[in-house]
Amino acid sequence: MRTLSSIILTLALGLAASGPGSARSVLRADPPQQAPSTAPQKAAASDKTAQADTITVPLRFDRYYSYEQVVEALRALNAAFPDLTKLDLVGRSEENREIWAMTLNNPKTGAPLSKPGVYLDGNIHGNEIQAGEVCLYFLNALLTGYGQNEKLTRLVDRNAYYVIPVVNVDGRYHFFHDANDPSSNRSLRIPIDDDHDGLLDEDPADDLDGDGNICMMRRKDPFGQLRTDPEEPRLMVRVKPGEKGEWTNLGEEGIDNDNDGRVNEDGEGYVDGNRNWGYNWAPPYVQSGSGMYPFQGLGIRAIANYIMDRPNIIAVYAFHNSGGMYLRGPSVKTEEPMNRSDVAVYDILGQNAEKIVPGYRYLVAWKDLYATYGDFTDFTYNLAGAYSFVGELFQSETETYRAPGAKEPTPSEMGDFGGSPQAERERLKFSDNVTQGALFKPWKPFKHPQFGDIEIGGWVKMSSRLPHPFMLTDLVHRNASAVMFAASQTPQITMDIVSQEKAGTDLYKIRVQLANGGGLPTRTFQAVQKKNGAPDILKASGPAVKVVAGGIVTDPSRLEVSYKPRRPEVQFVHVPGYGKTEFLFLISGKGDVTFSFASLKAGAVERTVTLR
Ligand SMILES: [Ca+2]
Ligand SMILES: [Ca+2]
Ligand SMILES: [Ca+2]
Ligand SMILES: [Ca+2]
Ligand SMILES: [Zn+2]
Repeated sequence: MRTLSSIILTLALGLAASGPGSARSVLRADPPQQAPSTAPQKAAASDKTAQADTITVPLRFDRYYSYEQVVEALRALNAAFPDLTKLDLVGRSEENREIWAMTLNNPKTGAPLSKPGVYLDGNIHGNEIQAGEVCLYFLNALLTGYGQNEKLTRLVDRNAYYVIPVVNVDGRYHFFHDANDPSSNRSLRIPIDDDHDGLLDEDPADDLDGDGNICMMRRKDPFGQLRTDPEEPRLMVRVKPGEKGEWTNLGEEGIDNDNDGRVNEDGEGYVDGNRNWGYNWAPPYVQSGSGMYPFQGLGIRAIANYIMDRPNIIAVYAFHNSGGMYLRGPSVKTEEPMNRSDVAVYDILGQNAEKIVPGYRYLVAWKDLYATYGDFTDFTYNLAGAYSFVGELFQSETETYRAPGAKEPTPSEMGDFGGSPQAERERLKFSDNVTQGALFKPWKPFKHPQFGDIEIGGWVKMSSRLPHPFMLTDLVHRNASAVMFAASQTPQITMDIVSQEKAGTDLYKIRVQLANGGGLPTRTFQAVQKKNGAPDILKASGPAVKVVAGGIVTDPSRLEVSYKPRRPEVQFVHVPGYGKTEFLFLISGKGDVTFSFASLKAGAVERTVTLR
């Protein structure tokens, strides 16, 4: 919250001019945003765009949906496909906004918990909005394709899908409604005193020119470290030794709200929703943004419960933006490397994602990127037993304006922000000629209360980490397809009675085989190794039978069996991807015997044979 004096100062300076984008300072001074009610029209009441167009199915993906519009879009899908979808209120955020999940399941092929579960979410970082569109696109594609496209129909029929398009609902709300830069509003709305002055969030960036963007400030300065780029007057380049300076970069747009001599030193949060999970969590003095304790975020805690209540979830995709990557754990360097058999499974999914989304790389989080504690996908892999990926959407280097045959900038020249001068010039020409100038604000003079005559300009909020809407359809389609590939690999167990022979008076030898038609095992290899979660079982039973012996067939050609010494009627099972597992039972008695396979993540299958 801002202090009263800083609000008055802001108003007195005339900085909170009217206009849609001037709201940052003023909005922050308001009492906490009233929670949207369950009525969608009421939730959308504060959003003019939502009122202007009604959301219809099939959803459009040449646009971005505000938080309110995401809720509307989910309701529209639910209304259009009431038999295949269900909306669940997962929980509420710090500002009391609703976090919605959609379950997509065909009840004709079974209840959700009887099938493998595929979970996807997005926008745990409030600014990373296209992650929400990937989730909506995934739902829209499966639902509108059901009964139309054979593959989509099969995907709907074989799994249950749990989709939370927006995790950080407050962040998405504020990203649309307040002035922002492309990276702000990541945080959960938990105030943190970043500069340790006893005041919380008292000096955020300020939208001085009221255009809805937090851009950059610069001041003429002959001793500055920057000068105008000789090739592109809107950009600046570093001065070389001996060269005369021209500009000083004053940082992000804003004033010193609390008069402590520093500008914009304590903005909203910072608590990072993706550092607040309970697995391998570390306190803020180890890693900033982790929150005071694990699961401090109300939405984070609610989603943890939501996931643990659905033990059928075997694949998890969490979407972020910037970089073009599919990341698997571990997120921190662990003493033990990841289980090798699980790595092989991850490799199948990751390497296919690389082919489905050109330019994206399949990487290991801590090793290839950086270490994070309290990471979501570490939680879902290690505690929920699900193969888990972070999908980092969008590569700003796809914003090209390049002559045929011209040299491409090298990866090191193409930073997300402040790449090489050449890459920046190219992105600016892309903005000029492919988006009609939408991505960059030309520098304009401004009278700053502390800095005097300055200029404000630079990349706008809806740039740098977000594709222009004309490129959004390609992004959401390809990345949703990467999830669909994983969804087509969930375990699919079939049971065969390989043979039944009489082995004596009222004694029968029965071989039962379980085959997995999917690329994912029935549980992660790590869950089996660590005994995390209930094991898959195969049970033999019947009203007039006794299981005398039973065990797993270790060598089918020589019929070698590893007999289970106690309770032979219940066998522990793990069927690898595209693998087979065989069991042998010695059963005495007469009549019917039923073999039932039950797995948390791979459903249940049953076969009955009559002893003869
Ligand atoms: Ca402070
Ligand atoms: Ca803060
Ligand atoms: Ca300050
Ligand atoms: Ca400020
Ligand atoms: Zn992120």
